Amino acid sequence: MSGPQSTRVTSSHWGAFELDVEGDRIVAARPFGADPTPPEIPQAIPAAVHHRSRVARPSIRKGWLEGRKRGGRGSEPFVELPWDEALDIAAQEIDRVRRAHGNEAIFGGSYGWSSAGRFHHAQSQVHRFLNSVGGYVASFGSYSTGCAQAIMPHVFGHNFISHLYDHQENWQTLEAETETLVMFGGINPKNSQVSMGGVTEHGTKGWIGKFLAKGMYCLNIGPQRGDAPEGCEWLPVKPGSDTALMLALAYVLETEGLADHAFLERYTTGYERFRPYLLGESDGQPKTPEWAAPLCGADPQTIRELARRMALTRTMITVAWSLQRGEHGEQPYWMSAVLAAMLGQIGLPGGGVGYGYGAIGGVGHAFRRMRGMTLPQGVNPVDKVIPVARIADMLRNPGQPYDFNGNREPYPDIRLVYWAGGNPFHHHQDLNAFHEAWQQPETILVNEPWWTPTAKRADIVLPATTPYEREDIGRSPLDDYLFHMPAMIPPVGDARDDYDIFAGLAARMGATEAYTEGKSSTQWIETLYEGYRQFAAEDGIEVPDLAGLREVNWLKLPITYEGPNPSFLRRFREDPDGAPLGTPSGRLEIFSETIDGFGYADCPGHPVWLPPSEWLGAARREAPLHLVSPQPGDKLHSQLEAALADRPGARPETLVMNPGDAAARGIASGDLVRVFNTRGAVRARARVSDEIRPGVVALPTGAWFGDPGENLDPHGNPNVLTADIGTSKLGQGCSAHTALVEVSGLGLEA
Ligand SMILES: Nc1nc2c(c(=O)[nH]1)N[C@H]1C(S)=C(S)[C@@H](COP(=O)(O)OP(=O)(O)OC[C@H]3O[C@@H](n4cnc5c(=O)[nH]c(N)nc54)[C@H](O)[C@@H]3O)O[C@H]1N2
Ligand SMILES: Nc1nc2c(c(=O)[nH]1)N[C@H]1C(S)=C(S)[C@@H](COP(=O)(O)OP(=O)(O)OC[C@H]3O[C@@H](n4cnc5c(=O)[nH]c(N)nc54)[C@H](O)[C@@H]3O)O[C@H]1N2
Ligand SMILES: [Mo]
Repeated sequence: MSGPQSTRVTSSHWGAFELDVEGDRIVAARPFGADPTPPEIPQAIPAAVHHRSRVARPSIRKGWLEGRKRGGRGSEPFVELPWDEALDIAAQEIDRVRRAHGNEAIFGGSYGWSSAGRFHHAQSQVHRFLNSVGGYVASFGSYSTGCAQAIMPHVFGHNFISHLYDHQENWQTLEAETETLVMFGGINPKNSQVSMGGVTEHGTKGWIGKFLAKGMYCLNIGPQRGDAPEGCEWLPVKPGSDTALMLALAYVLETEGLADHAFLERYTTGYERFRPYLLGESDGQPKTPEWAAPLCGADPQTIRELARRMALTRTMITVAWSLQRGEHGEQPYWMSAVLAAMLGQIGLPGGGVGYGYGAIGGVGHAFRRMRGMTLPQGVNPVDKVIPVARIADMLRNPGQPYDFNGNREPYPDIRLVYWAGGNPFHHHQDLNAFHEAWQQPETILVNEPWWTPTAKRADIVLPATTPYEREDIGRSPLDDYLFHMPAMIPPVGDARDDYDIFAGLAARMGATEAYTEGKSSTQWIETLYEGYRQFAAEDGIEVPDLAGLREVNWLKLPITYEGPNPSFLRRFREDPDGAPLGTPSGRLEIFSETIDGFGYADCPGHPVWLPPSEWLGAARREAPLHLVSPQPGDKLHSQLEAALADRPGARPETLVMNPGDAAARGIASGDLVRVFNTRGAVRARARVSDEIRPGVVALPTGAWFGDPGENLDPHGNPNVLTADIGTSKLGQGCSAHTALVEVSGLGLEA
């Protein structure tokens, strides 16, 4: 039956698109006209929104409902209940735990991207709710850049997130000024399809095209050619070896008289502590190109020529976030800053070092910042925060001490976990071990639109709406558009908005006023939007009132600026005494007394080469291949997976391997393979390609982890294979890119 037809634009983390609606169904998604290179990701939305794997009704695990049994998460059936009953049970349980064990027994870190939209942001909602009922154990940093968020403020004295988005050279300046672009881990238009809150005009590919057209030398250093657009040069190096290569580049600069000592003298501190290590005076090993060559796989002459080129031209070094998502990820980040300091171009237009161009869309955009629309989360009375990627350690080791960035604290004793807007059984490492740790808490609550592997492993699952089932506002600080996101269809099944779910719980726990402040969703949206509108007016930008925005659906904001951006590094370069860095010395710290004082063997006082525990230099016969697990091109993490996995031949996921490695194992393109190590095994479909370095295999993230008891994960989630170790005691970030595996053929079985 087809009802009245309508078409509206909405926004998402992967940008804007049009949706066609017939009656209460979304029937088609189409690109947004103003986007020069629209992503294909939205195509999966109609099928995903109406998918059989939507959570239809509130559901409680049978063993938990009947006897509060802990074992059985993920393998037991669920019992569907009416909303009132489910909310009564959930509220009583949260109340019981906070009374019996205190709010520090509740983990509400709830990491995950949820969906775009300024009000219905599940993570903000769960934090606000838990704050209104006494607080929760929170988490620090992100899986994206957790390690960098810890180390980089020691080096540049600046919050890393603000550094990334507000103080890096914009694409226009790079095009005008940069002559050499050295990209560790590449700059991949596939990844910049996505941005927190969305980027509307996807321009990364176009910018790199302009760079190449003007003759800029663009070099992708990393295991995969496809990490940078066609036309870029490729230096295939071993994963986890970048610091050795950077040290050798630094060695050439120092020993060939190419290092900018005037810059080092005026703007940095600690070079004299680092230099003896570089030259081998302190450890007997000069960091020569010959030393680095077998470690990283680049030949010494190539390293020498690259160092000279970098010294003699305006050079921008860029570093993908993936480099710090591996054991000792602090080192390539710190060392890239030291290398840039030795080149002396930090603070000059188009020179220096930048982090995560292409990692997400929006990095490098020349847009003025506007104050935003953020749901206030309230105050958290519990002041316990764990590094985000240490969740399994926390669940396994209550009361045990752990190190983090100079602090040593015991892990809290978690009895209840509340997750909304994330999929830890997609994003966390070593999923089989995580599944075991996840059995520890007494109760796990999850709000989710779909039966994800995390929802399946919860005790209480409350069905949440998707953005197409509720009204919201779309606005990202890294974009120059503003969207009204209309409710296009009624909630699917019995789904409710996260806000209404938490309002229902808050009411039962006597926290209605604290959580809702007496407002409905619509009133909150009006309040947040009016606040934004006022800020905009103060900044001289007129935007319509909410009724007007509803009418126009979207508009482009006049916030583009011309020329280089006013970064703290530019001010520092102009006036190092008047605008010092926020470090203890006021300068860029090549040696950090603070870090040295922590006494960490895995992150000493200046950057060093520390081989990871798993990499090609430590390959074993049982696990000879290095697994990298990049972001998927066809979706955001595990979102929309329900629909994508239905496409013929789409699962198991594709594993890219080099022709030599494939031939040695009798594997051809299209073959089903088993990828395995001591942590687990997954099925995958091989794609043989010479665009990946020998010895390296790549399996993207995002396939839904299978059910417990499946020895061979059927869909191909790489986190079955990755190591769950912190990057170091300093950053304790996610080490997803540190993993060795073996691959064997499963033949041509379908
Ligand atoms: N091996 C490996 N692992 C990695 C990485 C890697 O490079 N390699 N990268 C890591 C990184 S950087 C990240 S950011 C993480 C990403 O990991 P996550 O952010 O956990 O991944 P998502 O799939 O985006 O999870 C969001 C979840 O929120 C749900 N959701 C969407 N909208 C709503 C809503 O309105 N309400 C509610 N309640 N739920 C909603 C979605 O259905 C989905 O299940 O993965 C990390 N894991
Ligand atoms: N389409 C799409 N885009 C996304 C996302 C998504 O899910 N889908 N997720 C977004 C998120 S949350 C994030 S955090 C960013 C992540 O952005 P990044 O961290 O920059 O991206 P990745 O895809 O994890 O890794 C990029 C490449 O790094 C290379 N690499 C891995 N290890 C090493 C190493 O040790 N050295 C070198 N030189 N290279 C290495 C791999 O070949 C890999 O393809 O992507 C964002 N963009
Ligand atoms: Mo991320």
